[in-house]
Amino acid sequence: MSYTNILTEVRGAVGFLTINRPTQLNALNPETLQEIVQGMRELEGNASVRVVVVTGAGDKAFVAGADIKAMQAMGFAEADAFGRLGHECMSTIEECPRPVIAAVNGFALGGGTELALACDFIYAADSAVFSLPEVTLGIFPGWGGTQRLTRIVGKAKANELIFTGRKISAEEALQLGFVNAVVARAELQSAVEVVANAIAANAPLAISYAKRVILRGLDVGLHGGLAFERSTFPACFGTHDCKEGIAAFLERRPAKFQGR
Ligand code: DAK
Repeated sequence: MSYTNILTEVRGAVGFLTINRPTQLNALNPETLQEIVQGMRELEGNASVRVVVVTGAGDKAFVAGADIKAMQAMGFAEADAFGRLGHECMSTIEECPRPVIAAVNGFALGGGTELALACDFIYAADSAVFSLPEVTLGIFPGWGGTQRLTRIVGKAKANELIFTGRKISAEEALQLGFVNAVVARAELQSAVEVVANAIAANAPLAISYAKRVILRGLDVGLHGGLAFERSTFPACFGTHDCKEGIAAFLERRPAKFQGR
């Protein structure tokens, strides 16, 4: 498919979705949010894609937030629609049955941090900068930032970051626990490809079940989460990949998973 503000590409088992408005630091306007939803659906529907990587075009930014110019003219109804679309975009990423890795290559501000937080985990360039500066504009993080950041770093840290809007380095984000790895900018793509390919070598349906159980488990108490895990687990034994993985182990050969 062809898009205006994003690029999609499949290399081997990895699908790449690149937000591509570098002159506006990849800021998210309504069209870009819509295209991200379409791009995710396209990659999700491609049977050869086992992992998706989301990144930003250019050297400077992952995503510098919601498009501030686009927001200037918005009234209540437009802002409501923009909010819904943003949530749809973040949820499409979060609910994608394949793992989604954010490769944060520069500024991830406001909606950029929120987009990264909707991914399953974040690898960041050492030059990356994160923040939720919405309160400096008279708004607050409204595409999931208040919820997703708080669940990862806890209430007090999230409060401080959201109330001050201060920028933090990739290293501080790593210490806070919402970035998994920080690598030199020039090595970001290869580091992400290494982890993406390691994931892609494993059983896709098992990963998809695990992702869903982890995600749903965050919404419920321990007992509810354990019950969901227990009831989902037997589905693995209905898959060809489970039989293949067990047989391959016993026959001392590498497993060849087919995602069925
Ligand atoms: N929106 C639109 N354009 C942006 C932009 C943005 N967020 N960020 C940068 N740009 C544009 C600049 O205007 C400039 O465009 P031209 O003037 O050349 O046309 C170009 O990108 C290059 O930016 P700079 O010239 O500013 O570059 P610098 O290196 O000097 O500075 C910077 C880089 C990233 C520090 C700076 O651009 C900056 O502070 N950008 C804004 C960052 C920011 O405040 N982002 C948070 C936006 S608030 C909602 C839910 C959630 C949200 C909104 C609604 N609802 C529920 C409805 C989310 C809100 C946000 O994300």
